[in-house]
Amino acid sequence: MKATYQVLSPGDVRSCNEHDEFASDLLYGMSQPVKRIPSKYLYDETGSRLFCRIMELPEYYPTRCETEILLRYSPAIAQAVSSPRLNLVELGAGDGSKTRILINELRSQKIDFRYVPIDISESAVSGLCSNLSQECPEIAINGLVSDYFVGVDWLSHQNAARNLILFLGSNIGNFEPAHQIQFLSGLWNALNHGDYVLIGMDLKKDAAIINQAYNDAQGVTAAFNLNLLNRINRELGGNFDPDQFVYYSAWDAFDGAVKSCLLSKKSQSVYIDALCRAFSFDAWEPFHTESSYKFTISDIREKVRRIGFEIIENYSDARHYFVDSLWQVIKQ
Ligand code: AVI
Repeated sequence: MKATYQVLSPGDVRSCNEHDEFASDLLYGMSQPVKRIPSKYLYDETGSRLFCRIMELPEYYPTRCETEILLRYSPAIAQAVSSPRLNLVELGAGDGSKTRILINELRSQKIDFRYVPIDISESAVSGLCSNLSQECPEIAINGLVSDYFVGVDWLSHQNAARNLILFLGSNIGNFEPAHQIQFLSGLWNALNHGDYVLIGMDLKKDAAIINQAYNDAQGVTAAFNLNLLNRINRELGGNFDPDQFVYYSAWDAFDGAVKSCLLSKKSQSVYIDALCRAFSFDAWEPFHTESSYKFTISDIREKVRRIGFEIIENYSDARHYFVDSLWQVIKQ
């Protein structure tokens, strides 16, 4: 008998893996004492569009604070990291608007650099590279589609250029504390002695200001969270009725984080095709969607000391709402 076989293209394999990961993360989260889902799943196409709207909201201060910091301190940052050759490495390709401020400063200080956005999403990296290369055709851009640490590790073995890693927007705050340490240790390990990290962190402040930022009057943040249910329905064959859930978010001063969730308005059961399972929700049971940790300068010092970075400078906005902290990797 003639053997038959099938060849799968890497594209098929990748999309199959992504789908499996979403399903197993959901199963794991739904099986926890408090039902939860990793916040990275908030960012499908609609979620990413809604997040862009959040960044423009009057209540959501972090983006404006970080822009203020970069506009004011880019000259000082560029001077602090100046070296004959620099890789400006951005983890998590956003729209690059804040990074452009730093890029313009590096150019005006005539620093020889290349811009390296790293993201697991090919479309995010290629979109950013093509926009930026149209706007600034003279800068060298090398997008990397990869896991952050694999990309950074590969890069730090390529040549003698110094690396400046950007992890802006307080994205670190969406990791649980143990994962924050794991992430920063992984980064330290992948970098060379003398490399730099510029990390954005939202600072602890008046609870009312924080609560408003996550409970905007137009309801964009609510829509951003509820969209998760549509994504589960579409990609995993769920039958969530988003009208039967309500967004709830509050600052938890004991844990130092905003905890966001969807509350089930009634006792109900939801079926997920991809998991071949139903899950029941009690009335007013929370489905945790995101934690947004906030920091103090001493929290930051403590983390940095434990891992092996040295703080070069903490750059803050006029109201001290947010900090871009510049660290250097120290290896003996
Ligand atoms: C991306 N991240 C830092 C945002 C935050 O503030 O936690 C995501 C967000 N969630 C609701 N509003 C903004």
